[in-house]
Amino acid sequence: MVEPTRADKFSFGLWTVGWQARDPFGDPTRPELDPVESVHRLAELGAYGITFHDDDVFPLGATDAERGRRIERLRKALAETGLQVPMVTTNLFTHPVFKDGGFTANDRAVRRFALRKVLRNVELAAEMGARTYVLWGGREGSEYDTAKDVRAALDRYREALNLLTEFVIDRGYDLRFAIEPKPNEPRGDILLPTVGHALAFISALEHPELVGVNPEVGHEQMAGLNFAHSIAQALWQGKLFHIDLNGQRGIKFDQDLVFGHGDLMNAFALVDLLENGGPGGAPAYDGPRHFDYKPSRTEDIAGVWQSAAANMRTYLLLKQRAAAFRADPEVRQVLSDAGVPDLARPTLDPGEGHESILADPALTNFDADAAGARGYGFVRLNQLALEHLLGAR
Ligand code: 3MF
Ligand code: MG
Ligand code: MG
Ligand code: MG
Repeated sequence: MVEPTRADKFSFGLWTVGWQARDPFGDPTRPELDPVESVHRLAELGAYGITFHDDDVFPLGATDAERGRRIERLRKALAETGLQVPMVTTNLFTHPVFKDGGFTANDRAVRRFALRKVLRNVELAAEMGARTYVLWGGREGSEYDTAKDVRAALDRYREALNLLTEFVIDRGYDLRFAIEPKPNEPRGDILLPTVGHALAFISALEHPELVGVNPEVGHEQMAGLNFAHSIAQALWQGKLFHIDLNGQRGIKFDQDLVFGHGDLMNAFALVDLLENGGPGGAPAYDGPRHFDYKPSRTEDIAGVWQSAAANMRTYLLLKQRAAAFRADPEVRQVLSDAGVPDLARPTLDPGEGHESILADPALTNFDADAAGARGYGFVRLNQLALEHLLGAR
């Protein structure tokens, strides 16, 4: 079945379908979209949830009354459709006040303003029942190495995260934070540019257990990295709190294509990992399958909804193909010939240590040339994956 249902846990940012396609070289090509309409259309298409930045729902500087009125309209649409809000986030990038960053702006008053903007929206997130709060620091960074003291910026970043985790603890909110790494765009160089940088940063926080990552397909690929590897390490460290699915074709500007419209083989590996990579072939991730894409600038409003549906359909097709790959007896044989399952076996026997490795006579006589002559058959394995992906098996 490639008809999305709510059990598939597909969610979309309001800013994705709502993107009016303004880019650095051109004016918007589509009219503004009412978030209420987006909620209804996404519900009809089979999504289970929506996510938003504060500014997607009410403008910066809105009075409390205006803010409340806009939130009520959204709440009503959610109640009518039964859609959930699994994740909320903050816009710390559009207004000129954030041109040098939010948490790490050189201007201390701007940093304090950013903190308050996030704290207020965390309150709203908790009220809306969100379980994850994403932090994408797109303006935290620099164009010029002389303009930013990176170690001081990381101190301020940590100070902000420590305040936020203290806030959810003090308020008793059931909410965790997820940092979204990105190497560049809009800043020349963004702090915490990759999943690896973010994981290392989290280990320096006061409450690392409350902070994970929200990796985006295209962001890792903009850094030339293998997204499925980044996700595997995030899972290995228990830090995959949320995910942004989309498509990217190589090292260039952030394309935000439909999921699968970039590196399709890597998308197949990713879905296989998320859906079949857990113990005994169970899913390795049970959070929202969240799409952070942009309907291309060439599309009209019909194209917006076609592209939204395409994300979910592609995911389900890949899930189907990955299940067929895992169930194929020939694949199992080739995986075994390739030694893939053998990597799960610890390298040392129980009770062994460095002295037993040094003393092992089998290692003294180990035939490295014979072991080096082994063919692993990885290409055959990958061709099988490709044939399943193409529906040829
Ligand atoms: C930019 C992004 C962001 C984040 C969003 C959620 C505007 O490249 O990916 O989208 O995903 O801010 O935190
Ligand atoms: Mg992005
Ligand atoms: Mg992107
Ligand atoms: Mg994103």
